[in-house]
Amino acid sequence: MTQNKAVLSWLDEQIKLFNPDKVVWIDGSNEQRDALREEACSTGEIIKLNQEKLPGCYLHRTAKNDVARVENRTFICTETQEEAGNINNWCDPKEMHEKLNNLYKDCMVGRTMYVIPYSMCNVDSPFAKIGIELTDSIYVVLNMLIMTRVGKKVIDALGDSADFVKGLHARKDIDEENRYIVHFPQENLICSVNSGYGGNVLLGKKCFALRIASYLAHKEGWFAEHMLILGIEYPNGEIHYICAAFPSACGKTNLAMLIPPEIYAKQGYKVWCVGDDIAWLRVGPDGRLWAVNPENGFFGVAPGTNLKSNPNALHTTERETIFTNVVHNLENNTIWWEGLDKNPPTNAIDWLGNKWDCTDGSKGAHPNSRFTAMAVNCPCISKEFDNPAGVPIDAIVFGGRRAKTAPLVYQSFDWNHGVYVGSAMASETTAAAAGAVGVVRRDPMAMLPFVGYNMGDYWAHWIEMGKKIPNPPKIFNVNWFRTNNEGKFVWPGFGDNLRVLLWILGRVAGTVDAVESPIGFLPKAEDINIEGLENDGITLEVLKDLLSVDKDLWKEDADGVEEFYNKVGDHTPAELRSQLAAFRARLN
Ligand code: GTP
Ligand code: SPV
Ligand code: MN
Repeated sequence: MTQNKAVLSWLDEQIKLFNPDKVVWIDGSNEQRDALREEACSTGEIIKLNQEKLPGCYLHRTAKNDVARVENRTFICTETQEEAGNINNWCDPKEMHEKLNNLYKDCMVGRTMYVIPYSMCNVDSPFAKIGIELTDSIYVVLNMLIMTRVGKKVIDALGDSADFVKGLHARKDIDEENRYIVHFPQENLICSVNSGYGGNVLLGKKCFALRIASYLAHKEGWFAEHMLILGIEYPNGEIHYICAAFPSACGKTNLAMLIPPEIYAKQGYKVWCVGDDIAWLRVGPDGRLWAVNPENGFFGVAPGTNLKSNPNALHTTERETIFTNVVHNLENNTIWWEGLDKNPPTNAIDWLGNKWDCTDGSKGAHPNSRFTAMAVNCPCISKEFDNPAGVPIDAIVFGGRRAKTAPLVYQSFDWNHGVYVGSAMASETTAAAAGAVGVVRRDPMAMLPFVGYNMGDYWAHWIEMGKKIPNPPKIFNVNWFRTNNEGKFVWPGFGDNLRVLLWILGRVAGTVDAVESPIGFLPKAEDINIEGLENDGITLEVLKDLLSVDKDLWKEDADGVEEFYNKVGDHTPAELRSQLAAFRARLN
């Protein structure tokens, strides 16, 4: 497939280490994909679903100890610990290489090793970066064919260059005790072993497009962020683009594909999805920040996705989709998950592979069950999705799951204050990562588990970039997750979040006023349109409450921020320390 010496000599080395029976290059053709699907069906690795109802769709179940990212087994192995910082797990690269080499030794005996050349972004884009993943999992190959651009055209684009990210993945024994997700940013290398779950093994995604890419972005003067990208089309045809960073399972896919509420739809408002998880951003020739989605598909949370919450996502999954850890409906060989509809199948297999009794209170789908679907099959995919230049960004929105504290929306005073707001983000943990769910933790820029270097340097990079963007986007914060005394979400969310996004764009355009508060600019309640929300319990009073700022809660929050800054240590930029001090002064 290639004469590239750097690629071939690296491959030779890995083949000696892994000792596979067979080596297969993935060329990106449908013929090869179809043959691999057949093979994976024959071994039970995937199950072919009803091809009339769900053409090209398959079901996969992971091991039950392997259902989410494992942050405590994820490492950044830079030369010095200081480069990785106090937030990342670090290990001396030599020591880690030795450990991994022992685990990898002969791990593919009796197996086939697949070589996946892939590009993050359209290969023709100046943003594009190439990776090669070696894996012994057909499931990984089939997912990578959806999530990235794969095959011959990538190898051609690489040519003789040695500039590619090396990825090693071996399923081995799916042994939790010896599971490692390791990044060597200075060697352009990612190593994954003993997992078969998405974010741990689809190495183009979090490992490359966030951890390695954020390291490169810091060196090269751009951003790699855990952000969706969407376009809002006004009735006059103008489209404005927004990036939003929310932690895992906090609503990026849903916001990126939102359906405008009736009152907006009938006026001609439309929303277009450019990306649902990752954005790479660069300063354009016009002095604005431009964003691309480096991915080619969506690895979305299944539970809660339904015709009302996210019809676009649901329609995207109607063809050429891999479902992971959802319910298998044996009645018609289709799938189901909690929150799809009110009719759980009675003849079904749960995500563990057992006969499922939907009346016994157990969950049929894992809370972090996912669909892998092609971006081009999304009904609201933006016509700019594949544009090598990306789209210009008007606003950056941060947000998380906060039962109290954060109001529905507010605007930062300026860029540096916006960086403070991002650095101060906190959110309740979700099922997207192994560990407790619902615990509030600091999650700066939704990047806590994804910054591939020192968190303090990452913040400093944000501050520095502010000086290099002549026309920077405005920075906002949102919270769709405030709860009432019964623990119910107050704001209806989903499509109705457009009402908040339109306030944000109004601020950018300078057409709407705001009220200054200690935390930033708040909307006047009258300026967020709540027409049609009577049945959702949203009155002007309730909205005012959603926009309220409780100074005592924010004082506590400031303490939490300081504690986190101290944990990050002396790389925390002075600008952020002074932002925090100024915030405290405003609260008093
Ligand atoms: P990752 O793929 O893990 O990065 O997650 P994500 O940020 O794309 O989250 P996603 O859109 O998949 O949403 C995760 C969960 O949040 C789902 O269960 C949704 O139903 C729920 N959710 C999304 N948007 C809203 C909202 O506006 N309000 C409420 N209450 N829930 C929401
Ligand atoms: C996330 O956890 O933020 C995801 C899913 O988008 S994973 O690919 O597993 O990281
Ligand atoms: Mn994500």
